[in-house]
Amino acid sequence: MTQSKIHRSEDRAVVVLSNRLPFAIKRGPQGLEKQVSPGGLVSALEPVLRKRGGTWIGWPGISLKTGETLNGRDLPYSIQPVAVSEEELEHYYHGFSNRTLWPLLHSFSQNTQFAPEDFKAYEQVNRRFGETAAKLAGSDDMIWIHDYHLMLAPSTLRARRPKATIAFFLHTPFPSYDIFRLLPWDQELLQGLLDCDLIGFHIESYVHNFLDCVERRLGAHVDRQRRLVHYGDRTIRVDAFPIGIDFALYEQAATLKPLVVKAVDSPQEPSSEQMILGVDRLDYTKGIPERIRAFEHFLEHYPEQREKVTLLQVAVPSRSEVSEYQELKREIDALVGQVNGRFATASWSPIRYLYGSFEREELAALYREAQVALVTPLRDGMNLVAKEFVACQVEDPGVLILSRMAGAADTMHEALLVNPYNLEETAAAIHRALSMEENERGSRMAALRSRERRNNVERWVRRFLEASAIPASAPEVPSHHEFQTWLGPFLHQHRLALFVDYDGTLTPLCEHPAKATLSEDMRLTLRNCAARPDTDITVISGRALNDVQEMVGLSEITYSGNHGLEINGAHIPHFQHEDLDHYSSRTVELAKSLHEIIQGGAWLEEKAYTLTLHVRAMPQAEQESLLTRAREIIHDAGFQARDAHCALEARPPIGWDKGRAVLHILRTHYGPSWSEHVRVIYLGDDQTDEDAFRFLAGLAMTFRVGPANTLTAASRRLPNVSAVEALLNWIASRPEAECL
Ligand code: GDG
Repeated sequence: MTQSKIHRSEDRAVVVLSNRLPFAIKRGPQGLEKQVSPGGLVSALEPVLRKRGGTWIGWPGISLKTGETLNGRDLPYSIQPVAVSEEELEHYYHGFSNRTLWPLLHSFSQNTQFAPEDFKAYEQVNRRFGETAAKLAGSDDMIWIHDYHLMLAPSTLRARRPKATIAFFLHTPFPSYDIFRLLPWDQELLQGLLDCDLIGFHIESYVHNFLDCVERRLGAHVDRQRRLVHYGDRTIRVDAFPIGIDFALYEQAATLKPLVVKAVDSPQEPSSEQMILGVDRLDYTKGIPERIRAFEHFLEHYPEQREKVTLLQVAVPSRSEVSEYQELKREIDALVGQVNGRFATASWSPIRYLYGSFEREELAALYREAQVALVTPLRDGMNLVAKEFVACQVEDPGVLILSRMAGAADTMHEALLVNPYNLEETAAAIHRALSMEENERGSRMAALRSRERRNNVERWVRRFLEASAIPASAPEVPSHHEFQTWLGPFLHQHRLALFVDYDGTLTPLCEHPAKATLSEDMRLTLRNCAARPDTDITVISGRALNDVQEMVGLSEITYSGNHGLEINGAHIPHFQHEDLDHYSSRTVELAKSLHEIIQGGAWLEEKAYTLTLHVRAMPQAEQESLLTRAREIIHDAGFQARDAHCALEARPPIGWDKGRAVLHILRTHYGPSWSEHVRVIYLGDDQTDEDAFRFLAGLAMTFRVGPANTLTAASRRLPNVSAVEALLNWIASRPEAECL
């Protein structure tokens, strides 16, 4: 990293977006009161905002009444509340965030609910967050979005602020492709995230899962080595940033006046009992029932330990509106009763279960006093409790038992790692921890402590901000080797039918279609492809047939104009859709009506059977009202209106499009069983090419060229015309099919 880049990252103000503001709001006698939230994230990010200035955007946690405002004057940065109505809260927060995404991201597919109305509210609230940030962020600010509640906010932001630096950090795991694709809106969320410049996860395996998903579901071009995703004309950096804690703060809290925590209710006498500690939000991902069962197993198989050890389980109330959480609470209550009922004696209860929360100092004292921390989530993005326990081992080091399923296990390998579903293994680890000699405990804890001290939350923030300051790379043209990997096996020993759109695919988009001439290099490349005995080419365009024919000027290929309504080819009879004549006079009438409303730089391209209203040269603010009016006129005339690049197409409603034209060409040229004789590749950049992509899904390799601001049905994306030329060059030079 160069000095200037670091410098830039340190200067920039930060705009943070998270579901919640950094404090909880209560309505008190003096009006609205703020209580700073004790979370690690807040204590890490707040100093950054204090130092550089910035804004924190989030839901305040309550519905503000009309006229009620949040007073942020005491804060050195701005706060911006985002209103979320009661109904939205039910669907966006309790619904899509907590009943859909939370379980899915933790690979609990059986707990995942899919409800379209929840997704709708999620889209709506995310749009609001994105719009709020777009309004508030300065042009040099770094916009940092946190967590799964806001995976679509980057899309709104990118649309409003194309040049902004947008970064995202996910605090949960990112599951494998097999799990993530269960989500009916998986592509939408992946697309939302790819509107960022930087996407951060806790650990490597989540990065790999995400890269798999964007490659397989969105056809993005993934460079695993450099952690880059090339998506349309943008490049996104994806990396692991394992979060840390404010180590010094916890260490300091643990050295304060000892608050001796008794494992039993006999305050007079110091206890010789050992304490095992569990601290979690009451959440099914945290594995509390499994932990209690493992402890029961331990008491059963190590009877000599009875009355010598207590499990103190702190469960912080969480999401109690969601039924799974209410059910989990009942399950834990019953399990604790069952184990205590089975093993308790007159002077000893094996489990103390505290449903509530502690102050940080109290928590630190609990961590310090415990001989063992039992941190056994079934799945966890990172798990900060494990790290906080380690920071609090200021004397007589305890032992950390840690689930392999927590992100923290990736680095905290000196802990005793267990599979939380394996009761025997966990019980044996408890036994080993309780009887571990001081030497071993000390060595393991010293290594854990020095790593967590070094990789604290400040370092995490710094690393992330530095990564966000690396300038985005220019779009990369895939290499010959990459084309070979994508297409080599697909084409091996097969004839190829290649379909290519013209504007935006073979030539860059121009202000006026007449200026979009084919470069000599591209013409030569096309000619080289066409010269191969195993390759047939069709150029398929929205232009009139004679127009596209003239622009390309090669006699050895087939042309299709007016979005496939006319076809003229070297190998197939001339085609013109039978209903076209019926529409030609009506097209003239429609053109007249459109001319009446045309203004300010817009113009109409008349192509005998279809029309294109071009608005590229018009001021952007005026485009939408003209397009809306034009859409109405086109519909009233009984034509179809289709959006295109800075343009609107009017087409006769005869159920014909580029997809059907491709089918016509394939069947006419190769016969009804064409798919047995030929492989198909289709390249296009426009909404009108989506008809062909959808039609060819599963039957061909399809490529969408250009910006990736909408989803595509194509199998892959290419950034620009240069990448198309590179692909055509690969096609021209591939080994020839021998069996033809
Ligand atoms: C998400 C991810 C990831 C608990 N009880 C009390 C209390 N806590 C504090 C702990 C700790 C925090 O809550 C819990 O953090 P975790 O990391 O364990 O879990 P999540 O809440 O699920 O957090 C997780 C994290 O985001 C950060 O990226 O590690 O994987 O799921 O800080 O100390 N704090 C106080 N009293 C309590 O009673 N004051």
